[in-house]
Amino acid sequence: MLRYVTTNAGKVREAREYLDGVEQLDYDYTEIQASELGPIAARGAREAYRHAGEPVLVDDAGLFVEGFDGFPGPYSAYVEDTLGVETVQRLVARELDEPPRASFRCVLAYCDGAPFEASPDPVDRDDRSAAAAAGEARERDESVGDEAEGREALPVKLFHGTVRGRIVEARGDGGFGYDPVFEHDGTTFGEMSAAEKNAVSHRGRAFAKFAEWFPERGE
Ligand code: ITT
Repeated sequence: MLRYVTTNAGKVREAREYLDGVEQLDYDYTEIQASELGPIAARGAREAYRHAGEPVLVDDAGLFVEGFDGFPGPYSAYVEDTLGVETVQRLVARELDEPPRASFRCVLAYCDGAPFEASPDPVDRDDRSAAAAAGEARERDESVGDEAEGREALPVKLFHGTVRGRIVEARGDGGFGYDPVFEHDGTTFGEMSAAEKNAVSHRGRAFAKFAEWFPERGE
């Protein structure tokens, strides 16, 4: 059975529209340090698959503020926990032209231990070479990577979704995380229902691709 690996109940609410009855696996996989979400999600999917022994889907997401060179990006959870969403909004508003542009990005990483046929979606076969290609040092991961343990890296299939918008003063109490300060087409994600957000969001776009592909995997 497919397990959706996250500690975030807000993500689970949104995923249910695409994965009817999917089981959440509340597993806190190691989030490596990288400037892109893909290697983080791929590494997490390998670890979660080894932990669960069943097909897993890891969801790594973040808010990328254009005028801040993509900050907080992969560090969005840390920044939310330390500064808080409204401080981020005030900081952005003070430092950048109003209203500052930003995007939400989501990467879904699927791993079931088996290889994939060639397809347009990216497949991460070796997270260390992917990171090297992105020009990153990955020393921190070497002690826990597949290769370090003498195993072949498990293939991981990636599904990406992005939505552009602007950072605004908080409105609405729906959603989670940065939703109240992210405005898309005049409405913040905090003012949207889960279905309205899914129709335009980074996660909804990544899930739409995954939900189209996944049934073929079982055939
Ligand atoms: P898991 O890693 O266990 O899935 P998490 O909340 O830490 O839970 P991420 O690392 O992907 O998940 O999240 C990065 C941050 O971005 C975190 O602060 C989230 O609240 C925020 N975030 C992710 N998706 C979001 C969304 O759709 N709307 C608002 N904030 C979001």
